[in-house]
Amino acid sequence: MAIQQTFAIIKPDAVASGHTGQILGIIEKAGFRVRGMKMARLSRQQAEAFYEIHRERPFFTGLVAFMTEGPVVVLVLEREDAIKHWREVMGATNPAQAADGTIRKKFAKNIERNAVHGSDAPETAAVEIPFFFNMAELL
Ligand code: IDP
Ligand code: MG
Repeated sequence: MAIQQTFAIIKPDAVASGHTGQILGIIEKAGFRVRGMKMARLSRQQAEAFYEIHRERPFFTGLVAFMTEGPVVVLVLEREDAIKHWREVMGATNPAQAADGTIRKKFAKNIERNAVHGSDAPETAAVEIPFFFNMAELL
């Protein structure tokens, strides 16, 4: 597997709870290089566009409210097989099903307030990275 980039978010629950530093430590220990990183406060329009694929799901309105409630940290992470590896480090969407040692097992409160986001496929990462970062911000 070649070097690959993925897109990650430290979500509002984790930033507000003071878990940003611990999550960045986990990211570095897991062998990712941080290529882009900044804080952002998503507008409703941005959150709706980012999660457009989930628009018809019953949790969409709640998800948009959650993702706009406070600042997030958006990241571009790079390593071998980054997309799959970051999904493994994050753990399952529902923390009740997340494996021991994963970020969601440690920090997620429930299936909605689940601490982190990660791209689920190369095509998704290719859309999500430029949604938040321009070329000059990727170092
Ligand atoms: P993922 O973040 O693990 O890729 P997705 O199915 O893409 O999970 O869902 C996007 C986000 O929507 C989740 O991370 C979570 O915050 C929220 N979400 C997913 N399923 C539910 C649900 O059943 N109830 C409430 N929120 C949900
Ligand atoms: Mg997803």
